[in-house]
Amino acid sequence: DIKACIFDLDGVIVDTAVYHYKAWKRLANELGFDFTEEQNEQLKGVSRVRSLQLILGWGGVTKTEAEQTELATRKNDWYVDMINQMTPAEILPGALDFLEACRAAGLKTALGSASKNSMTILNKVGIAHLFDTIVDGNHVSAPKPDPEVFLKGAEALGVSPTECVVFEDAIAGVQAAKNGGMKAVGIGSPETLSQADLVVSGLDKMTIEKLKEL
Ligand code: G16
Ligand code: MG
Repeated sequence: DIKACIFDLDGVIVDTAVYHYKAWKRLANELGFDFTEEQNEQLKGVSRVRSLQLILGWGGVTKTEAEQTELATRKNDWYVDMINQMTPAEILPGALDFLEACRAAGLKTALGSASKNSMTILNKVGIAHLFDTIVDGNHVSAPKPDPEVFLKGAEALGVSPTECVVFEDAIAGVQAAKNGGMKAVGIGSPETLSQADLVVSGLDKMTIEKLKEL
């Protein structure tokens, strides 16, 4: 029986990818190069440090660890300025309704995100109270596809992994759910997220009935 739903943040609840992209692009431009929107796809669900390393690689730029820390902080400062302007209007279609439906159905809810800024975002869009527990980049050491972030969520909720459904837009996130022995609902295209148990285009296409059929 399904007892809990664990939600990724970027790409599932809100589209913060556009802000990450703007901030990373600004940083790359300051370093004298650019990267494409297609390359940006590879940064979704990926941690801040790993994203920076990928971008520096695309630009053929080498930086010391201290320089990398400074660059990541610079990008994050711009990113935080943008997410501080977020409003409830930026919640993705169906996300609020589905979160409320889960809770009304007696299911537990958790956030499982790679972001260290998840609390700021949830507070800005006004939905922090809809999560029983929040596990994010501040609490985990192993990045997705390691299941750590979702296993910690299940543990905090007091449910077993097999009783959890994870909602994810990134391939590595779907893999993390499967690696943790959980059900995975992919948010996006079935071709990309073929390892998911079910793929929908957004939470507006998700229902409690579909959840129970998993
Ligand atoms: C999100 C984004 C990634 C970002 C990561 C870390 O993941 O998709 O692009 O690099 O968080 O974010 P921050 O720099 O705020 O710590 P998720 O797991 O919410 O999809
Ligand atoms: Mg995501």
